Amino acid sequence: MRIARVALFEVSLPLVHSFETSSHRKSSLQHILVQVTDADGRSGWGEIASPSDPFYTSETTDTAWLIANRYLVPAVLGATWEDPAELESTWSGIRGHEFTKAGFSAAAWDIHARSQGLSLAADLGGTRTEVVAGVSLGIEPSLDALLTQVETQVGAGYPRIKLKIAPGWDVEPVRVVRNHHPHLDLHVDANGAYPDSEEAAEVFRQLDEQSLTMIEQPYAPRDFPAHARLQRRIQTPVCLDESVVELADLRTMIELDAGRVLNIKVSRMGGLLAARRAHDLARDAGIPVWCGGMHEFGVGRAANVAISSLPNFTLPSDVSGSDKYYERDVIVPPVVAENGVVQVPDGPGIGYEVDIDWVRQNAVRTAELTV
Ligand code: OSB
Ligand code: MG
Repeated sequence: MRIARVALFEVSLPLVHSFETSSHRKSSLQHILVQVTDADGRSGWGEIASPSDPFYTSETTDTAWLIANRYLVPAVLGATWEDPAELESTWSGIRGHEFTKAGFSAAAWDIHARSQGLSLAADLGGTRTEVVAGVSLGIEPSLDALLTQVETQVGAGYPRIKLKIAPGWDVEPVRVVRNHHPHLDLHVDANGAYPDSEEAAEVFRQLDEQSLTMIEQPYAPRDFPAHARLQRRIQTPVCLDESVVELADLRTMIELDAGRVLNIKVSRMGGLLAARRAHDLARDAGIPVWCGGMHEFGVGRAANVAISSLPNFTLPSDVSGSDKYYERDVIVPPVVAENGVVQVPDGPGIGYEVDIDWVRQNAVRTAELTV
């Protein structure tokens, strides 16, 4: 395999429903699509789903554009390789920039799977034919607005709801939703918004009484000891997201018992190979995993669906249907969740076709390089 052309498309799409986390609010997203093409004209697609601002992680769309053009494109253009791991090794010397690497990783895996006549899921070693999807709800302007969102998504058949929480928006909204839905698979995500204080510990003690499936990333990403102390005090599993960027972080989590569930994001971990390694290590340690999302467009979500087909993804993943995020997605057909279940495509590669006209129409910048 030899990559003869790389194209980058920064695409801007409006969200169907704007999304607020502990750090910011968004009504449209800009992600970079990566297209790699071999000498026979076969293409693979990946998505750099970095937020445009450095609040979830230090990367931004602009840093991704810079690192992609300056380092990743030259690394892959003209490279010859058989296994995606070989291509991934051409950029392994670059520290950080996981989202950027993840876009190129997914494109490499997609083109590899297509060249083998395999689905991406099969190429990764996935075993499930369908994956269960949950929905992640942002901070809403009022409790009523939140309840309406919960009703809509439960009504659409999603079996798991995650609520974003932040200081001042935590115990009360969770109680209200729990009272309306006593048996709902419910969890919360703080995106690291809480200080390691007694007041915060009291919030988590009260949330511990709400039969939550997990409490995701309560404290700052690097603070493994705070998560371990909390896990000793509460019954609810602590789930780590932002804390686990590389495999060594997962080893730290396991050794310190700093969490009992892992959110694997392909973007955060730097690609599909890293995500699969994290899956394997968590499985060996008895830690269930699920696939988190970054409001990916269809290209990135298709890769998330594929990785979610691996056996230790036993909890619902953030792979909701395209219609939950975008009026018109960049892939055809869109991702469809029926009663909260997404079929894992068995066609070649990611199993969806990229709507290149729609991509070009919504591109705010493009770069096309050939050898
Ligand atoms: O922490 O999971 C998160 C979106 C942006 C930044 C952080 C997170 C999220 C989500 C998105 O929860 C979930 C989805 O893609 O459906
Ligand atoms: Mg999270």
